[in-house]
Order: sequence, then structure tokens, then C-alpha cells
Amino acid sequence: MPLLLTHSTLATMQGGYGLIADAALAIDGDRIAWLGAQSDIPSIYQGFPQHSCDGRLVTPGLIDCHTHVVFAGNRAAEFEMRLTGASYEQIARAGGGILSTVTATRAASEDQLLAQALARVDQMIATGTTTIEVKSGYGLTIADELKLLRTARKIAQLRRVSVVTTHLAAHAIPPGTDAATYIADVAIPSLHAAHAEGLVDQVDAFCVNIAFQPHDLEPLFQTARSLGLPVKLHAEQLSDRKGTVFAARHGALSADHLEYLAPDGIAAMAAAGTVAVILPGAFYTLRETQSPPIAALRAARVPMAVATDCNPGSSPMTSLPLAMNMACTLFRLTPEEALLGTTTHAARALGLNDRGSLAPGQRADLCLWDATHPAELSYRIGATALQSRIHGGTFDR
Ligand code: DI6
Ligand code: FE
Repeated sequence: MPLLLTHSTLATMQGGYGLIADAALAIDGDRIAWLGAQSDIPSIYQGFPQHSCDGRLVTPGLIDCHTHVVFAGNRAAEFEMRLTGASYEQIARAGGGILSTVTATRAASEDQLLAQALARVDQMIATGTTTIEVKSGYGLTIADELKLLRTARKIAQLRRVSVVTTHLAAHAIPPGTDAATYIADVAIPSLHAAHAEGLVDQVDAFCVNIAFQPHDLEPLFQTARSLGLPVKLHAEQLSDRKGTVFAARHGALSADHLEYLAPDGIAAMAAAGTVAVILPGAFYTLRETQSPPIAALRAARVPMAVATDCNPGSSPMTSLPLAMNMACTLFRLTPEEALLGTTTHAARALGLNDRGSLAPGQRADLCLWDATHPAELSYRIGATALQSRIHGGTFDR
């Protein structure tokens, strides 16, 4: 459907906010055809059906580039345990943590799993998300990892949101096995099977002291690359495991968390063009005290993305504007960096070059906000300033 948005303030996210006041934007099919000053609308677009934005701010649709939104149950009981003294690591070592969600997720039928994921996806959509990355990782058997990835693909059929799927079988080591055996017997075979079914867009792993080390992950990342799949890594969240250096050596799209990232990791990311994905929800929930090295990443010109990390243990959060607020207040990102982090840089963290900014030829995924300046999106705490959303060229309602 052709459409002409008029009377808007556009944040094109080209070279920063890239604001254009008194602007119009033409959509043809699922693409942006033209944008510019209201007074310059080319005659070919003047006949398009018009929608006045009444002065509202229009941004690219938000991109959540790191989520674990497909899981069953919740971990409110653990939340309560942590508040009475247990640490995240102690809970994980005692069989809680990720493994308790694995048990709930295996027990859920595909329909139950999908219904629970969709409830969270609906909350994401309601706060402006138009593209979601979805990781597996709560199955930990070949069949269960495939079940999660199939569920992730179904989300895109049932909701007006684009989905990028990530194979994260290397998320935890099930009891009774070891890292090398699990990678050889489950992670790599499940990757081959999922790839054969067209279920995988990229490959991730959880590199922390309680899960996998870089040397455990070498065969998995080599397999990913032999299949032509890009890699990324949960790295340096709880300590410096040199995961980022390892991931950059494999040309990783992103390295995520990064609280304990050291100068060698920053240099490796800068050289490889790896995006730093900042996840303030997990930092906040775990009450971490060491921030990622934001100033050093900025100085090294490593692009920073911001995501929810939506997961039942360390970040039960669905709102990207809330993640942006936290990234500013906890990590001192500027509101401009936070919005770049959920648009242009988030697209780059997913290897997507057809979205994340407003320009002719880009996908017409847009948010209209009850705001006049983009700093308002990061400034409010947990508010939903979204007025309406356009996905693939059409309004939600
Ligand atoms: N991402 C993850 O995969 C883990 N933490 C994180 O930030 C663990 C998620 C969980 O506890 O279920
Ligand atoms: Fe995560």
C-alpha cells in the first residue's frame, strides 16, 4: 500500500539523530520510497493516501538484537531467593537457574511454549519493537533445541514482527556431561539439523565460568562458519574469559554483555567490526557493580547496541525504551547513543543492512511516538510513548 506520512519530525538515525523537522515520508510497498521536507514532496508522492503525524516524532522501528523470549515458566522464586541472600552463581550450581527453565521448557508442548512466548512478544511490539532476535538455549537436546527454533520461526508468522533466529544450544552444560562432550554430541548435531530445516540465522554461545570457555567453543564456531552462519557471543559478563578476542577472531557480528571487557577485547572488536551489545537489564537484575567500558568502546569507535536480553533469570524485561533508559542512567550512554543502539547499531549486530535507519530503499518499519524529541524515549522510565507502529509498510491498526 502506498502511504505518505506528513507533518512529522523524522529521526533518520543517519550520523546521529539525523533530525528533519516539518518532514514527510513516502512508503511504497514495504519500503521507504522518499523522505524530506514537507515543502519538497515530489509530485509522484503527492497523490499517495496521506496520514498526518500531527507533529509527532517518527523513528525507525526498534530492533531488539538479543532476546531469549522463547521459554516456559518463570523464575520468580529465584528472584525471591536472591533477595534473601543466594547469588546467581550459587543458584545455578544448585541446579536452579538456566536448568530449571530447561526443565519447564522441555515439559511444555509446542503450543504452550508458543503461547507464552507470544505474550512477551506482544509486550515488545507494544513498546515499539519491529524486529526481534530470538535465541534457543532452553532445550539442550537436539529435539528440544529444534522445538525452540521452530517456535521462534512461528512468531514471525503469527505477529507483525520480523524474527532473526539464533542457535544457542551452547547455553548450559546439562548434568552428567562435560563441555566437550556436549558440544560434540548435542550442540554441533543440533546446529546441522536446525540448519538443514532452515531454522538458523546465526550462532551464539554462553561464555562464562559456569558454562563454556573459548576452547570448548572452537569446534562449534568452526561448524557455524562452514555452514556460512555468522557467530556472536555472550562474553565477559561475570569475568574476563577472553571470549571477545575469540569471537572477534571468528568475525563475530557482536559480543554481548561485556562488563569485564579488557583493552585487548576492545581492540579485537574494533579490528573485526564487532558490535558491542550492552544489556543493562541483566546488570540491573544481578546488581552488578562493574559497568561495561563505555568510554573506551566509544573512543575505539566500536558501535554499541542496546537490547533487553529478555530471559527468565537475569533480565525479565520486554521494553526497549526501558533498556535505553537503563543504558543511559546505569552506563552513561547518551540518549542519542541509546537510540542508535536500538536501531542502526542493533541492525548491524544482526547483520541486517535493510533497516535501522530512515532512508529510501530501507524497510518501512517505523514507530510514531507521542514525543517531539528523541531524547524523550530514553528519558521516561518504563513509559510507553508509542502512538502507532508501521511494520513492512502498514500500520498495526
Ligand atoms: N543471557 C543468558 O543467556 C544468561 N544470562 C544472560 O544475560 C542466562 C539466562 C538465564 O538465567 O536463564
Ligand atoms: Fe543473553
